[in-house]
Amino acid sequence: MKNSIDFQTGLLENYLEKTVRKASDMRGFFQDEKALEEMISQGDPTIYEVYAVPNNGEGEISYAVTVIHPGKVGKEFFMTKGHYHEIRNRGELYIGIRGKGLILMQKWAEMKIENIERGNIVYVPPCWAHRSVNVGSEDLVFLAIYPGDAGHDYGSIAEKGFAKIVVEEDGGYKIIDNPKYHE
Ligand code: S6P
Ligand code: ZN
Repeated sequence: MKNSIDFQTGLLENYLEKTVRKASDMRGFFQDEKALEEMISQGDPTIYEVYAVPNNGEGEISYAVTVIHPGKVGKEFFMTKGHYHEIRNRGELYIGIRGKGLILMQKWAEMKIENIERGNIVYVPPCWAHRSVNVGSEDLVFLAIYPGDAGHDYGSIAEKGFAKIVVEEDGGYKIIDNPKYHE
């Protein structure tokens, strides 16, 4: 199928699947549960959207544009749920399109963090869980390209989270230990 992406806006023309994650879909992922419930009761805003073209199967390649809106739950910046690939041995590429963000990557006790910004190419190696965070004041938009059989495993992240969280401090961001994290 022919397709195109607008590299100014990140708009993907012929996406096949749209996933919307509202505040109410993110229960258990942010630290401040009270702030999240309040946000849900006050209109349940969208935290992020994913526009995907899946090509499922071994040897195939899928791609998707993610738009994470700006905002915070308590002091914690809006972010994706984060996942391992269901088939662990599958890597991925992220290409920043607009906005200012971070990608947290984690494998066992190891953690690495890179910037997602316009033009940045971030390689997520096989077996690393990954979550992106919008630390700016506009939408964070990036393109992800991944193997068609990778799949998503949200379970272990939903249960344990990442070892680090990203919070606002003095108008900027700070990366701190996740008080709820356990190995
Ligand atoms: C897929 C890739 C992205 C994410 C998207 C949303 O492998 O990493 O397209 O699916 O950024 O994040 P999440 O954690 O909710 O799937
Ligand atoms: Zn992924």
